Parts: sequence; C-alpha cells; structure tokens
Amino acid sequence: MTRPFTPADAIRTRFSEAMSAMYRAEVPLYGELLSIVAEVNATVLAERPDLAAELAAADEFDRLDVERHGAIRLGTAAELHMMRRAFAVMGMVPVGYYDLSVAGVPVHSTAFRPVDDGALAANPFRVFTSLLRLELIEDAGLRAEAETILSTRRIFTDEAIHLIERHEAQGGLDDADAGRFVLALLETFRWHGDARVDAATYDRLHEAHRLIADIVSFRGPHINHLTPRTLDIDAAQDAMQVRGIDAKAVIEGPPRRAVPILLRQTSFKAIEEDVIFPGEQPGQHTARFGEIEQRGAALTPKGRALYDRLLATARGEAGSQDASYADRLATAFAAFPDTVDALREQGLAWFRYELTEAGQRLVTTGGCRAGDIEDWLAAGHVRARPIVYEDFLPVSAAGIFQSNLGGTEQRSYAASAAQAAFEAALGSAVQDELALYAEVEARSMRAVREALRGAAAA
Ligand code: OOG
Ligand code: NI
Repeated sequence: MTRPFTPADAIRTRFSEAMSAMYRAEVPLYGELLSIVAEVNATVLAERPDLAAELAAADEFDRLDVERHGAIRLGTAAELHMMRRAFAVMGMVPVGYYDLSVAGVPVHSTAFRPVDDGALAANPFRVFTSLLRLELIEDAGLRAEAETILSTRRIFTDEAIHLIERHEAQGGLDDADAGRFVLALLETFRWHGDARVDAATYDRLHEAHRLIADIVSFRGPHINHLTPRTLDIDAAQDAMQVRGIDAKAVIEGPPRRAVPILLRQTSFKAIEEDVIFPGEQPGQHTARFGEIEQRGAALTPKGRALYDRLLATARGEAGSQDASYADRLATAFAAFPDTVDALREQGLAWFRYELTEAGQRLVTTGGCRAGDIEDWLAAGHVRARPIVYEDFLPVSAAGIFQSNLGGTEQRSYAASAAQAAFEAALGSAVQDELALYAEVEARSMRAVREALRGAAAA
C-alpha cells in the first residue's frame, strides 16, 4: 500500500509557518515587524490598485503575506551537507555563492530556495546559510579548539535524520511523516541559551570574531532573523522609528526608485540575551535581530555591474564626503534608468514576456503575426514584466552582518574564492542565479513566439 506524498511546497509552507511562530515567541520584536509590514502593505495596496494588479498578474500577490527569508550559520562541512538534504525535502536547493570574507566576516554562504515558477509563487521561503571558515581563525590553538568543539555537537535530531533518509529512499514523505519532519527539523533552528563552552572559551572565540563565538558556542545554528517582504520599505522604516524600535540608520541597497530593483533591507539591532555557561555561570550574547526587505527587478550582469559601480560611488570611493549617504546614493543612482522600458531596452534587467489580452485574442482567432518580440510589443500584443529578484546582495549582507557586530570588526580577510571547498562540503554545486533568470526570460520568449507564430501559421 502506498500513501500519497505531501508536495514539497506544502512541507515548505508548513515549516516556514512553524519557524515564524517559533521566532515570534523567541523574539517578540519580530511580531511587531510583521504587524508593521502587514499595515504598510495594506496601505500601499489600497492606494495603488495598479500595483495590486501587477502583483497578481506576476503571481506575487498571494505569496506576499507568507514570504520570508531566514538566516543560519553552520560550523562544519557535515552540518552543511545534512542541511542541504533537509532543505531538499522542502524543495529548496542551493542557489548562488557569497564570499563574505571580503567584508571581514569569516564565512561563505549560499541561499536555499525554491527555483520553479510554481514553487516560487506558492511560497518563496529562503534560508541564507553560512558556513564558518575555520581556516580564517588566525590563532592555530584556537582554531583547533573550535574544530574539536564543533566535532562533537549534533544539530539534527535522530528523527530528523531518519525522515530525511526516508524521503530520499521513497522520493517523498506522506502527510504524517511530513508533519513529524517539520517538528523535528524545527529543533535545529531553535535558540538554546545554555552554551556548550565555558565563559573563558566563549570570550576567546568572541575575541577572534563575534560571529565565531555565535557559531561555535551553542548547541545549534539558531535562526538569527526572519524577514518579511514589504511593498514600501521607507514607510516601514519610518514606522519602526515611530514605534521606538532601534532600527539601523541606513537602508541597505539601492535608493527608492519608481521601478524598484534588486533588494532593499533594513533591520533592528541584534538583541542582547541571557545565556548560561556550564556551572550555572550567567552571561550575555547578541546574535538575533529583525529585518524587513523590499524586492525589485533582478538585474542582468550589465545591470548589476552598473549597480555595483554606482553603489561604490555613493559609498564614497569617488563620491563627495559632504553630502549625507542618502543624498550621495540618490545622486549616484540618477545614472540608473528608472523606467520599465529603459531597463529593458538597455538590457539592465531580466524580463518575463507574455501575451496581452489583445495578443491572446489574436491567438484564438488565428489572426497574426509576422515579426518578432519587439514588433509585437509595439503592437500591444505582448508585454514585458520585470522578473523579481529572488536572491541576496553580498554587500548588503555584509552590511547587515557588520551592523550586528558593533561595527568594530572591519578587518578584511584576504579575498579568496573558496567556492570549490564550499561545494565539496555541500555535496553539490550551487545553482547559478543568473542562469536561472536568463532561463525564465528565454522560456517566456519561446512561449510567446510559439503562440504568435503558431497563430500566424494557422
Ligand atoms: C546572514 C546575513 C545575510 C541578508 O538578508 O542579506 C542576510 C546572517 O547574518 O547570518 O540574511
Ligand atoms: Ni537577511
């Protein structure tokens, strides 16, 4: 007798909901962020029915309320390997490689997320997952100690491992197993205030890097933030300030624009929490924070290069030091086209092409149509919609790491591409996010051509 498997999308949604409920109980300020975002989004949608219609047409309306990303930091290759297998149960695969050592943070990372259109529309839950780079701990004694400490911890419950293996053997999980899996995996992400190391060891790890203490000292890779998606991050930032939440001064990423691009993020500072060291010795640790983000168009390599250049200008490499950062950012980004047409015509963003109603009518009546995409766009039979950015921004990510590290640890490790070592630990290659966007665009063009040329032939 075989029972039907629960779809990965459903398991992912259940897990993301369970995680949200857990984080809300652990970090009550997160609950406040959720209510700010719900309020801001409701206001924006009420004021801008055009945007609501756009989101609905792009399959982004329904997912908005459930959309979250989280972040964890792992200690060993084996942990990362098992984590990949765990996320696979929920249809999440590693996309992108982020080397944060260039920003002085001794980790490298990927984002586990769904990649198919249908899965993204159902629930785009993503987890930014970092792996400690032990080799970047300079003190050989401390490095060996950290390695020994990590070698004896087990971050997955037996049940979680058992269900991951069952999923791999059967090709899926039935509903009861899926429910058990969600609860078992949740344990890995839970906060444990009882440190595995004594206070003196914690202090030495902390001295090497605050993040090293966060990764090595505890029983698991506690989720360190969970981020809802807002439609207006400036309004959300203002609302945070009005409520007296200790928000970061600056919104990371591009400035406010008519056509949002990439990712803008803001956060509240990490909270100080009580921990207990062995021997009932009390202490404190800061790791967990709250974050809000606004997502916009995914950029092509050309668009990304322009973005990076303008951001560097605003950050002062070539910009005036007199103006405020917000002003420098706005000035620099005046050079980035800000209409959908210009972004498309100049090849700066990725687009999804589809038939308009007129185009669809043509197909049904068997009308049309010689020419190609540009002609059909001009004739109003096809429209192009920017593809939303589903990934992360290393520079912003580093900024967020830094803002929660007190801003003192700015030293930067020698940049070195350790992607091969990361993928060896992971047990698979990471997917290239640019290839994913390019594929969505190419597929949509193919579908439009088939429909309209088919109609022409009919
Ligand atoms: C991850 C920071 C990266 C983002 O939104 O860019 C991130 C971390 O602090 O562990 O979540
Ligand atoms: Ni984040």
